[in-house]
Formats: sequence, C-alpha cells, structure tokens
Amino acid sequence: MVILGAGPAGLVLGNLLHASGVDCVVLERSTRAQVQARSRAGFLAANTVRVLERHGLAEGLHRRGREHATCEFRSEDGRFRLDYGTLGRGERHTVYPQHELVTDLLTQYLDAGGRVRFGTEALTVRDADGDRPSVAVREADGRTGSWQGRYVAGCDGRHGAARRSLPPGAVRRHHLDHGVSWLGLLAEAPPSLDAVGYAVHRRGFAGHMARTPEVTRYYLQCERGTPPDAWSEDRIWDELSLRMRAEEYGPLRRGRIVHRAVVDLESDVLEPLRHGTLLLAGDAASLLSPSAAKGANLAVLEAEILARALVDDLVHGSAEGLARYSAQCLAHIWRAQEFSQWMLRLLHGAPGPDGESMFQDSLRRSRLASLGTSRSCQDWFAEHYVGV
Ligand code: RFL
Repeated sequence: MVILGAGPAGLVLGNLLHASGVDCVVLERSTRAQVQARSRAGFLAANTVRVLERHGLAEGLHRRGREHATCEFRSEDGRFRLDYGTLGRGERHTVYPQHELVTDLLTQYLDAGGRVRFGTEALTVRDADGDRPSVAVREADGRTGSWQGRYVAGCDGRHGAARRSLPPGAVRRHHLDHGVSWLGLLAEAPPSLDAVGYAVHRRGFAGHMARTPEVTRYYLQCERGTPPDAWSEDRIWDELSLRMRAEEYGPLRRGRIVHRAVVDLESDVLEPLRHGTLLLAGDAASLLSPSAAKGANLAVLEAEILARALVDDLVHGSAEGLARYSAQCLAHIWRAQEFSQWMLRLLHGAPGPDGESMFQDSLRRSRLASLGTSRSCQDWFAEHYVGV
C-alpha cells in the first residue's frame, strides 16, 4: 500500500493500516522538519478527537490541547457571544496546533515501525485502472524510481500528484472561487480575548483564534492579489484593531508577526473520490475554505473511513467498504462545504455600494441578528460548527 503525503490524512491512514498489519509506505516530498513545522489548523472537532482516541492517537492533544467552546461576533450592530459548548449537542473544540498533531502522528507511526520516505516527491500515479498501480518518484538527490502497491492513497493535498494523475473525465471537479482573500497571520502574542473572534467590518473581515498561550492566529480580509509582505506590522495591528473595534471592546495584545500567507478562499469537491486503485482523502479529495475550520477534521475522518475499508479488503477480503468509500465521505464533505459557505456569507460584507451589494449586506446583517437572538438558530450553528 502506497500513501502519498504525510499530512493529517496520510499519517492517520498510515497509523491505522500499520496497526492492522497492512504493509505500507508513506512518500513525503518535504523533510521531516518541514512537515513538523507547517502551522495551519488549530481547532479539532469533538468527533476528530473521538477518532484519534479510538486508535490511541490522542495522548498529546489531551496533554497539551485546550478545550474551547466560546465564540464572539462583532459588527456594526454590536457584539454577542455564543457559548456553543452549551448549545446544540453540547460539544467543544480542542485547540491543538496542526503541526503538533502531525508531530504526534508521525512519532507514533515511526515508533511502531512504520515507514516514511521523506524528501521523496511523487511525480505521477500509473496504472490506477489496473490492480498493481505504481508511483513514479524523484528523491531529494534527483534520482528517480518507483513504488508499487495494491492501492495508492492520494493524501498529498490539492496540488499533489494524485489529483494530477487522474485521467481527463475520470472524476468531476466541482469548484467555487469565493472571490475573497485572507491574509493569515501568526502572531507571537497571547490571545486578546477568551473566545474565537469574528469581526465583520465595512473594511473587511477580521478574525482572532487562540493557538497557544503565547501564539495567536489572526486573519484579515485583503484584496485579491495582495502580496503577503505588502502590509507592515504596524499597519496589520492598526487594521486588526480597527476591524475588531478595539476602541469599544478592548485593545489587542500586540506581538511580532512570525508567519504570514495569503489564502484565496476557494472550495472544490472531486467526485467520485476514487479512480480504480487510486483513492483520495483529505485536501486531495476536497478543498474547503478556512471559514469554518473543517479541512483537517474531514481529513482525519476520511482517513479512518478509508483505513477501515482497506483493512476489510486487504485483510478480510471484502471489497464492500471500498465500494462505499466515496459516497460515504462525500456525504460528510458536502455538509461541511454547506456550513463553510454559510459561515463565509455570514462573515463578509458585500464588495460595492450598488443595489445588489446593499441587498446582500442586509441579508448578512439579518443572518447575524438571527444567530444572536434565535435559540434554534444557535443550536443549529453549534451542531455544525463543532461537528463534521
Ligand atoms: P496536507 O496537510 O496538505 O498534507 C499533504 C502532504 O502531502 C505532501 N505532498 C507530497 N508528498 C509527496 N509527493 C507529492 N507530489 C506531494 N505533494 C504534496 C505535502 O508536503 C504534505 O505534507 O493535506 P491533508 O493531510 O489532506 O490535511 C488537510 C489539512 O492540512 C487542511 O485541510 C487544513 O490545514 C485546513 N485548515 C484548517 N482545518 C481545520 O480543520 N481547522 C482549522 O482551524 C484550519 N485552519 C486550514 C486552517 C488551512 C489553512 N491554509 C494554509 C489554507 C488555516 C489555514 C491558514
């Protein structure tokens, strides 16, 4: 079994397959240090934690992660808080940075005798319509080679070799560009509020998410095409303070910006998530806009479903799980996409002053007002916000 990519999807899959005695190798383009330093997600859903617990992979997040269950919305109409841990199904997030989760998964996999080939870039997947697919690779020193397996799991993200290797027409790609971009920032500064903060402002969205007691993630909506280093640190903090209405609700705790990247908000779904013996999971299967923090959570869930199906096939000789794999995951993916889209429309004002924009903007304010005042709307929100 060949797994492409050592992100959350590939490493959960590798751990589960290895524990069931399936011989597998993970091919990873980057070095181990790069994989362990890639900071991205931070909010793990209750179900993600349950999946990891089920397979003995949750020790680190229980030790160092922190439970979180409050978010705050700020807009021209005031602010309100939702203690979502007391709404809906009463579930909470665990805040645990993705690079720490990846480090835990990698350590456990390697300690158990699992194989990872770092610095090995998958170039293309061949013969996926047969029963001995292979992966052409290039090693860090430029040498080329190939790996063969009974199946190939494409867990190598949206720009990986798995997607590239799909023959035209084999899989449909449903794609939506939301036309919105965020400057994603990591600040060496303690969180400024004890909640996830979502600020809707006529200058654009601003977000605040705790990562650790020393590090906070912020987002600033920016013009499409803005280079990540276009804004000075002072301008970033001034703009965050303005949009988060710091004058009214309290100042932000400033610190050095240690990482910045511009994310163009796009979503896509590949359908089906399988072409012959090539199976897709995580961002390779579907890209979610970061508006609802679902991507890493779906990656873990899909990896568990795929591992179960592969073990059924390779160990017990039943292909039923693999036949169902795509439809089963797509049901989760489309629900997550729908909620991410709802969040996106909640958080972004309309771009211009024309009539349609004002109409959209009034809908957005009305949506926020419902969320602030209607208990059933809040229950619905809580269930989808923490769930996958
Ligand atoms: P990953 O994590 O991208 O891992 C893929 C791995 O494959 C390797 N690779 C290759 N290896 C060999 N050959 C090739 N040709 C290869 N091409 C790529 C890469 O080096 C990498 O190691 O995919 P995976 O496992 O599917 O996991 C997906 C998640 O990483 C992603 O969905 C989340 O980070 C999305 N996301 C969030 N998700 C959440 O659930 N909660 C959050 O709070 C959250 N915040 C975020 C996010 C994504 C963000 N960005 C960067 C878009 C915040 C941000 C800013």
